[in-house]
Amino acid sequence: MPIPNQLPHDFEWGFATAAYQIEGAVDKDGRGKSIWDTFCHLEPSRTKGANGDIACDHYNRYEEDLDLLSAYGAQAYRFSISWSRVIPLGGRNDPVNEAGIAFYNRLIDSLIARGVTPWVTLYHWDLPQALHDRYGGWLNVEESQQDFERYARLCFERFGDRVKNWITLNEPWIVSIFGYATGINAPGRSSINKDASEGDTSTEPWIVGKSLIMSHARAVRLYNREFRASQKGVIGISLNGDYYEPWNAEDDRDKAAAERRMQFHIGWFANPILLAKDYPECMREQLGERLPQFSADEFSLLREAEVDFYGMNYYTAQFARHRSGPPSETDFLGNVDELQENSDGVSIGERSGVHWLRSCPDKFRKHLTRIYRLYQKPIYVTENGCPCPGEDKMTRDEAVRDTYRIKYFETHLDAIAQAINQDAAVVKGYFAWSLLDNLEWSDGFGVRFGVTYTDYDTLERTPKLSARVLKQLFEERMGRQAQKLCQEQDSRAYQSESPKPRM
Ligand code: PNW
Repeated sequence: MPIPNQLPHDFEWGFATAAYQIEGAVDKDGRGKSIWDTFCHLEPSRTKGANGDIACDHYNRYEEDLDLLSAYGAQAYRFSISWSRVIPLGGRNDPVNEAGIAFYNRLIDSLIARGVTPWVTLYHWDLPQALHDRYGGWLNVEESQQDFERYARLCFERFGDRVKNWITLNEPWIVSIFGYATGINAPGRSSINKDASEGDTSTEPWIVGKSLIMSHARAVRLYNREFRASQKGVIGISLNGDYYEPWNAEDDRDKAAAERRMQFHIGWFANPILLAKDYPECMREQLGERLPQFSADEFSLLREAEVDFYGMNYYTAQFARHRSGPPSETDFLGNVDELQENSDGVSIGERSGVHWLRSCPDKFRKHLTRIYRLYQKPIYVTENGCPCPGEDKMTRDEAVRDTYRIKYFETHLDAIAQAINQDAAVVKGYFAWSLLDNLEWSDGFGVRFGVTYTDYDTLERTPKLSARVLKQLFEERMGRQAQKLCQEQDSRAYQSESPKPRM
């Protein structure tokens, strides 16, 4: 009898981070500036006074952080490469910074020596500032994709002998919308945000979205053509997106609103990238000429850029309510209101330590099932996690007893098991966000997502209870029994696996 919350014996799990949120050392060893360096130093501050100049000082303390990974029993580690650390000016004819390459080589080698599988994100929001200055960065569809392809080539060439798991982009929706529609993330462009002096919310996010889609596709096509056969790795993309329920479950207009909202969130990128199809119809209908077209050549590039997996970043769910009037020119949600309570006043889930996130594991199961049904690719959950209520105000000793986070992890793992065992979704791995408390972008250092407490004065790290419990949860759910069974069936494959470090 399969245990209902059982996960597959070969399920892969670990923790995730991103370069600008943890590395610090922004001036060290020849690194160039990214748009986040610039954004975090604007006056008045748009990041609560915080910046990544030091962050967790991971650049200097990475060995200590990998010791944590080993202690936590992680099999895999997802991190991102800072583009401007390896190509300070970013462009295809700009010089490579060997000191930056050497840092990632040390990191990768140290992971492998510990038996931890590296998962590398090429782009986690930190565009080289020089490209933004040179031609508008992501606003320039033709230039940006060529520079991204060269950056991807450099990474495949230098790291691909040891890195077998690639993620091109992290959350292109957030890059486009937060960076160019609301302006709350770098480069902070917007025509609806009083802090922004430049930008056009009605057009720029849609142009940026196309740049990201084409850049992703060029990196994947390159991998498929020139590296896949020899390096034998896999490549995909991480898309964010909440699950939406209708605000009034009886109202067909709200049902349509929930579906439309998910198309604006995920279909925007998933249609071209996973289906090699045009943007969702509801987006064409609403955005008209403002949504760029794909040429026949671009469609053939998209078809050639087939990915191996769908990287899912999932945190929460919301209710969608239809709007009766026509959408405004600056709308990017699909003409819906987003709410955390439905028409009966029922909350979508339990509050966390950040306003936008309520814990909704039942919606996670629906989300996994829906995404698998629509896009038919194995899913890796590349981010999932939360801050505990009140955690921003806690002392270290209070913060390490993170029972809310433990429950969040436990219930979300249950949801994955249900999606696999009961809904036949294919989910192959899980990365908790995050290994460490770190720079939470425009929210600064107050919002803590880590399974490790970071003291930002001393930079001392202290494991929270959730780090230990997560390991136990995976041990139970990937069960010794299941492992034994598999061993009997396929002893050769098991013997070739290196032993995992244990806490
Ligand atoms: C993700 N939202 O961003 C990012 O990939 C991480 O770098 C980040 O630290 C993590 O989630 C936690 O926030 C998001 O408002 C930021 O819905 C905001 C939202 C979603 C994802």
